[in-house]
Order: sequence, then structure tokens, then C-alpha cells
Amino acid sequence: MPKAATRQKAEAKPRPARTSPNGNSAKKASADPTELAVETAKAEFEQRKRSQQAEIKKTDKTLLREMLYQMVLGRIFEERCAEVYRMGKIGGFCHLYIGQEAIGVGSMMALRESDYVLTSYRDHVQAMIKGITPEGVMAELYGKEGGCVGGKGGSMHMFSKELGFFGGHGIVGGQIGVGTGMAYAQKYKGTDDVTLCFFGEAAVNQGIFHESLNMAQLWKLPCIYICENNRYGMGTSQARAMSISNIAKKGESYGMANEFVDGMDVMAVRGATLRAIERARKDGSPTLLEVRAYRYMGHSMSDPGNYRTRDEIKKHQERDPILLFQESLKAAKVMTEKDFEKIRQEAIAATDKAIKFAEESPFPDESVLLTDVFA
Ligand SMILES: Cc1ncc(C[n+]2csc(CCOP(=O)(O)OP(=O)(O)O)c2C)c(N)n1
Ligand SMILES: [Mg+2]
Repeated sequence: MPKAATRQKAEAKPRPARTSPNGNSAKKASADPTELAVETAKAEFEQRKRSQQAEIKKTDKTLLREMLYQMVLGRIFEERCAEVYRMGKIGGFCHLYIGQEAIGVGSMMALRESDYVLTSYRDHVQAMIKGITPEGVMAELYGKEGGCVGGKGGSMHMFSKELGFFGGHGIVGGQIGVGTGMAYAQKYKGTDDVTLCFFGEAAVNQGIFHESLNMAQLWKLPCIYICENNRYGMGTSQARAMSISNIAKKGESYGMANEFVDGMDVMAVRGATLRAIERARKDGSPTLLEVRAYRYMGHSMSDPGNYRTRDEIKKHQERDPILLFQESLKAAKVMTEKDFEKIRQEAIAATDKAIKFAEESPFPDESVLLTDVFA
């Protein structure tokens, strides 16, 4: 079902390994002790299938169906985003989440409505999980009036104050400081709500990550920091840019609870997030989760992808999070192929409806050009 790979325009030709001043190189990257064994991806798939089944048996069936629906919707919606982008319907940047759906769904569907979420520019799927309609997201991508922020934000700035979705941030790591502040507000107001703050592994090298974690632990702020480690920051692999690649362990520098999670396994993400939420609601304790997945598509729609091979992408797709979840649901006798097809058709219909809405929505009127603009 996931077709993204076949459309990937990545060049098969890898660049020669470059050595950075700290001695990291592409060769060293594969010797990285925290590297997931992609060579044994199929075996891992089978093993995950067994552990997922155990978790599935403990989880409400309606919720499981909704989790699968959101993952499939995210995938199909973004495959169509790529199509309409290539047709010139969407302007500017467009960063797709394909391959990482288990992270957004596994973590956010463990939240309650009043909790907050912030993320980076790779935000379409998280926006929909938090309740922004596919129409609102697609029209925003089109820069149309019916978009969730009136067509003025575009791909990178989905937002809904009412739904507790506070962006969509373009500055790498910028949302980590804002998310820490949102968690401060939740605590200050005496709620037991939590903030989920997503960011990529490249953001961990920014000062804001370290300043925020220090403060959050010191003040016990109910922020759950979710590092979506998709292995690359634009065209730079983690191993070429980070001296210590075990991101979860970096939480220990601040005495913060931390966990390493397989981001291809939606039930594992859910489990780790539920544990973090419990800590946060109890006394505000923050958590750092490093959730390891893989970005199937380019960094953005304009990425030629000449820093990795097609083969590398294919290996990761052997552990595809949607296929894995479906296989587990089937093995646990919770859902059948017929149910999967029904979900697929629902997601296609929702995406078609969103595109029709975006096409028909007008562009914002010139009179609102300077409203909602802060400088
Ligand atoms: C402060 C800052 N520096 C550089 C950039 C340019 N930039 C945009 S995305 C990106 C890579 C970020 O990678 P990562 O945090 O791993 O997130 P991913 O794109 O993989 O989801 C960079 C360097 C930026 N937007 N902001
Ligand atoms: Mg990354």
C-alpha cells in the first residue's frame, strides 16, 4: 500500500564519504552502536509483530481502529500532497512525514483534548491528529482562505489555539523553547495537562534544547520532549553532526527521565508516551523520548536526495509502520483485510474531499494582507 518509495526521486548514486573535523564519516556512521540493524529489518518486523499483538490485546478496539485510520490518512493525504505539489498547486516549502506516522499517532492518541502539541515544519499529520480537518490542512497548503490559518501560514505553520495545536515552527528547535513555556503555563495555572513537543534529531544540537531541558527538570514542567530521530537533518546524517548519538541518554545530563523507542512501532510509542504522561500529570515531571524512525521522502519536496541510496530507503521500508500495525492487528484477530480496505477507502475519500475544498476555496482577500502579521 505505501507507494511513497516508488515515487522517491532519490539518486541511487551516493556521494563519496566526507570526513568532518570530529572524525565522523559515512563509514563510521554504520559502526554507530545505536544504529538500528536495518540489515535484519525483516526479522525485526516479525519480532515487533509479536510484541505489538500483546499490546493490542490490552487496548480498546475502537481506539485501535482510529489509530490505524489516522496513520493511513496521514500517508494517503501526504502522497496526494506530493502529487499536487508537483502540479504547482502548493507553493513554498513542503516537508512530508511519510514513514514517521507511528510517532505522531502513537504519542498524540495517548493525550486528552486539553493537552498541548507543538512541532516543527513537518506538521501536516500532527495537525490532523490534533483535530484540524484535512480540509483545513489542505487549504492551508494551497494558501487559500479556508486554510486553518486563513492561507497565511502554509505548509510549515499549521496552528489552532482552540484545539491546542501551537504550530508548525520553521526555526529548527524554536518550538522547544515555546513548548517549555506552554508547559510552564499549564503548571502555573494549576492544571494537570501536558505538552508534547516534537522536534528532529538535528534540533538536539541547538542550545535551546539544552537550556529548555535544564529548566524543565529544575522546575518540573510537564513537557514531554519527543525527538523524532529520522536519521537526517536535511542531507546530513546524524553521525556526521552529533558527537554522542544516543539522544535519549542526553536527558541524564539534566536528571530527566528518558526512553529510547522504536518509532516504527506505534504501540511502543504509545506505551512510552503513556508512561511519560503519567509522570507529568502526577507532579509535572518532564520526559525525553528519542523515537527512532526513518524519513522515506526527501527533506522537503525540493530535495534531490543524493546523500543516500534507494537501497537504504528500501531496507527501512521493510519495517513500514503501517504494514507492521496491520499485520499485528490481523494476527491478533482484531481486524481483517476487508477492514483495512474500508479504512483505506475512507482515507482516500477524506483526502479527495480536502483537495476539492482547497481547490474551491478562494485566495485570501487583499484587505487581510496585513492582519495577523507581527514583526
Ligand atoms: C535555526 C535554524 N537553522 C537552520 C535551519 C535550516 N534547516 C531547516 S530544516 C533543517 C534540518 C533539521 O533537521 P531535523 O531537526 O532532524 O528535522 P527533520 O527535518 O529531519 O524532521 C535545517 C538545518 C533552520 N530552519 N533553522
Ligand atoms: Mg531529522
